[in-house]
Amino acid sequence: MKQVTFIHAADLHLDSPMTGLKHIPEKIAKRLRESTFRSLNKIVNAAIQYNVDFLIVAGDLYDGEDRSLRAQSIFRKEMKRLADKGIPVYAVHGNHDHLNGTWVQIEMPKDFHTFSTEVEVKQIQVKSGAKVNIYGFSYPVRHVTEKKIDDYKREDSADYHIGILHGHDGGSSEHGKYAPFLLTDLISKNFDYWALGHIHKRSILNQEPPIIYSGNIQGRNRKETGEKGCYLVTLGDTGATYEFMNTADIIWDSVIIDGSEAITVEEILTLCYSEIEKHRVDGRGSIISLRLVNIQLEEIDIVNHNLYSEILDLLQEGEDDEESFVWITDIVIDDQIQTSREELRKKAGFYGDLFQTIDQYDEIHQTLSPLYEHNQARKFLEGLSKLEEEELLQKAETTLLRLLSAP
Ligand SMILES: [Mn+2]
Repeated sequence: MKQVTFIHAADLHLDSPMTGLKHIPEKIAKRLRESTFRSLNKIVNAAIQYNVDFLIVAGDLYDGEDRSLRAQSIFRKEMKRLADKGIPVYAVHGNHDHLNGTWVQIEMPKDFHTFSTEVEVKQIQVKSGAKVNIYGFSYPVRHVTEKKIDDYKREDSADYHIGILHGHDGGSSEHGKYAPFLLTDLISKNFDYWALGHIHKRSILNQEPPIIYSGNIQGRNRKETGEKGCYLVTLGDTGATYEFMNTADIIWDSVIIDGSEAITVEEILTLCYSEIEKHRVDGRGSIISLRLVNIQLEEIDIVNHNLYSEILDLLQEGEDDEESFVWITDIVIDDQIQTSREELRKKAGFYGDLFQTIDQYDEIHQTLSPLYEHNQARKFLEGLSKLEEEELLQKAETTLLRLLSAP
């Protein structure tokens, strides 16, 4: 009877710089830079459309502790749209936008509530007449090592109890800095819903009561794949219902194409194009890393004609002009040569030595130093991540094997 409806979002990371993508057309780069704002805009649209009782934001509203003025003013504009419809907002600050940063403070609409650095409870009476207690705290500094969960105490003055917690599930040392908790801690509080933030991959830790990481609202790099958004939640006499809504403006993904049926370059292209169309969604952009496996082409074609970089050029052509673009960032080839190290080892002892050298190679920095220490080049180069180093070695192996097998 007395129900309450709200949206749970977290990890907005507004104005995230979206670095790490090279050679991307300006139009798509610009769209990426705007994507966190567009996702927030859709969340606010949904809150208004469903006429929810309030919006919860479980931390990391801003990407940086300096909270750019632009991020703040766009955020305020969105919060104002909610205030105009009489929809309040309950937010905590997380490790990214902790309260020890320095920023120019701009005033938020009056129905925008943030939690202080100690766990506190705020009560709201919603349209149905239900009273809801909302509990939470904001990060005073970047790292919160205490188990803040011990400070959440249910106050029996309301019909529903909702906990907001920006923190890490489990006690692993790496994440011990982020208000660690155990699932059993949360369940024992006897709340009706836990709105979690901090982990960017959305996951439902518990069904009844729902304990949910809504994940971030927009993927920021190729590791943050798939749909991103928020949860629309209703609590009622018969329990809770919740539904995920995608609001991300750009989806990151990686796709594997099996080329074993393709004999010609034409056929490979056809496969790629049909995969691209499968990923095209109206009004949304996609950034995809393509992996081709079981390619049967003659190796000579590939080595001599720089084939895959030409294919990539073709696949990218015109995409930056599309509203619903599918941008292929790179093509990785897993051809037969690469997948059969064992076969090659049997063929000649030399291959065994080669693979061992590659596997144990630890001079990558030394090898790249003429480039990275170059007077001019170093100004423009960022260091390589571990993943990029591994990819570089993998590509080197593929190239070597191709050249060795060329007639
Ligand atoms: Mn975050």
